[in-house]
Amino acid sequence: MKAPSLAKIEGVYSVAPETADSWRDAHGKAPFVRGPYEKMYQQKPWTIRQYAGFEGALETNAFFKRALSQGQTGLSVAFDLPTHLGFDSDHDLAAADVGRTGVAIDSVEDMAVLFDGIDLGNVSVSMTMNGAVLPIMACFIVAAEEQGVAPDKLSGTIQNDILKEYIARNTYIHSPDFSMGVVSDVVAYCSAHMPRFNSMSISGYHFQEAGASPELELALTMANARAYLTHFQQQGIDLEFVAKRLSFFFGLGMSFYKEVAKLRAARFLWSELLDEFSIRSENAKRLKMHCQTSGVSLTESSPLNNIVRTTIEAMAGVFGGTQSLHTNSYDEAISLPSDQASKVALETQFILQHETGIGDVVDPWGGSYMMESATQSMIEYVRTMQKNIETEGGVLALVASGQLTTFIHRQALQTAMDEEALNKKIVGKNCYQSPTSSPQHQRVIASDKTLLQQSKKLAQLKLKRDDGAVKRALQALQAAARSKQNLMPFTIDAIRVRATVGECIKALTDEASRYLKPEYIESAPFCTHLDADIVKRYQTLSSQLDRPLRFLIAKVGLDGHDRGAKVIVSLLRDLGIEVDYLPIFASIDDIIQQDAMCPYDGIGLSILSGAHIHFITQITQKIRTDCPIFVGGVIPTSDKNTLEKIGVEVVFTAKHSLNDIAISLYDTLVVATKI
Ligand code: 3CP
Repeated sequence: MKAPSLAKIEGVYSVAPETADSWRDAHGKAPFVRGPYEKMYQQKPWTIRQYAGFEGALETNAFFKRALSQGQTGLSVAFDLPTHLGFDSDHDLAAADVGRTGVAIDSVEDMAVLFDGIDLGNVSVSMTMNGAVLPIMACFIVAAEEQGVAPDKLSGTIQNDILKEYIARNTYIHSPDFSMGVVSDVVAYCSAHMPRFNSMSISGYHFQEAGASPELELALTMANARAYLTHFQQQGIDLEFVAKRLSFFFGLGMSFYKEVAKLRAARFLWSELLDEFSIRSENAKRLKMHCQTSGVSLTESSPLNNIVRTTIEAMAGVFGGTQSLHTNSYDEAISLPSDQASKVALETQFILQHETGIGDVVDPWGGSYMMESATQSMIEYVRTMQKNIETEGGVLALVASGQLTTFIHRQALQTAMDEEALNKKIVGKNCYQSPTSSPQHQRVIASDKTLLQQSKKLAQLKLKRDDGAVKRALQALQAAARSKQNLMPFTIDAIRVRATVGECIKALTDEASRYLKPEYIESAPFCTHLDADIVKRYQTLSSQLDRPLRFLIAKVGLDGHDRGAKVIVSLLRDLGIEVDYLPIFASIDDIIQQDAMCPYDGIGLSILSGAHIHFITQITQKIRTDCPIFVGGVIPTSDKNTLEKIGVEVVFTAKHSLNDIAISLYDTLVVATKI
């Protein structure tokens, strides 16, 4: 399948804007190009909703309370990877990742601590949860109930968008088929019992982070939205009612005009889509969105420059009319946000809201020929992509075959090549470089301590609870899955009697097993962008060995951010190296076994979760001593030396160009192969 191109002549969008007259339309009226509400921020400023979570519920609760007291207006929970994948903290596969990239939630007891002292009837809470959505929603509902807040009083959003997990984010558990049933169970339950709660946040953000352009991000998001509506209709769900509580989530990258146009076009397309489904409710047609500034646009070098990037991206969100916004912290290319960087990110939004007057004008770009034309270009791109997707069998077929993932991967490869060839300039990364100045304060996650605490709490929970009641509730949940009933009430029953998140997911995976999606990695002509000399040296080395070089690339642990790892696989293949790529969620033992079958010339591990020291310590203890180990990912400078002492040959981070990587690998391989 081919992507259409965004019609453009020398930087000026050339599509005659049908929407050009829309600037004369009243704001807050279908098709909502100019914004979902008449007075927009004049009536209510956007919600400042910073995504956060780390270590245990107690630590994250303290962070939330601080943020609210500083003026943040909504909460957004980041869960750790074991919780996303439905493993309790004391599960073998969870050990490295507990509390690292989010908060560890094993049971309703943790959820109660997370919101202790926070009135759930008053503060709206967004939860980024997809794979383990059933037990996490159940924990939230039961924790609120025990706080005295009934489900119908709860406001907030559950992400509950599984399609984008298969396409880009990788925290899915079951097969797409089973998971679509779970999505509709949550949607149906929320619409019946939680009228103030948004039952989905249909997400494009992760597509852009994985490599998609803003227009591809929008096209895939709208294609998924259509697939969900079709699915709900087939399930007999009343679309008129549920569509009001389907919200959206977009990324904000550095293509300023395109980002504003994307948000305007999104509202038009959603309104048009609901017309197609004969939905009459104006409120449902009003697309409401959360936006987050881009993580991949942040550079490791000169990190304070990231404040400028984030501000510009945030402004695109505000000009585009977002309802809720997260601004990234300047140190995120290096580590999880420090307190200092989180504070700057939060206060960036205060400055925008209180000092600039940026929200005083509704849709300030409306009527600009360029912006109306860019909006129209986006709309047409999405319509063409939708036709292409349908011709190829529809979203569900393309998700199952991995083709949509490949589509994004191709754009990621192109971006990597454009940056290498300086067609795309990134200040401090491929031009205007200066010596890296690390941020002064980096957040250190006490993962081992959190693991111990969580394990202790789980043991105590299991001592206190009524095991018989737990067993019966889990059996009922499993039976409901077998007979295809709505699983939400059964999960709530199980959580109420203190079944854990992991136990609920285990009951379901015994019925619908864990799933691993197919992976394809495209080739790309990287060598044309590298120094000719280095390409030649690889060829010579291979001829001297009289065999191709062999490499293993793997992601270890539960971290599914695979954009960088896949780019490296394509790069090495183009250099003539035979590369094996292990499916995500590999263990160190998987890697050792793979190497034992036919030893590699080098092994590269990609780790973005912060668990690098844990995994590298394990692999260097178990692997043969003459195997060079390379690491890539989000690695704080202070950990680089530690990794090299443990035995890593080279640590690669976002600041390395592909040419740097090719040269460093070559130098090590020459020594390792004893040529
Ligand atoms: C708002 N309201 C208004 C106006 N503005 N009424 C009149 N005029 C206005 N100008 C009303 C709304 O209709 C609504 O009322 C109420 O005020 C609240 O406003 P809202 O716009 O619904 O705002 P909010 O509650 O903040 O909800 C925003 C959306 C929600 C709808 C976008 O889905 C949301 O908060 N999403 C956040 C998702 C999120 O945080 N995701 C994090 C992803 P009613 O209640 O009566 O309707 S983080 C992922 C990071 C990457 C990763 O995955 O790893």
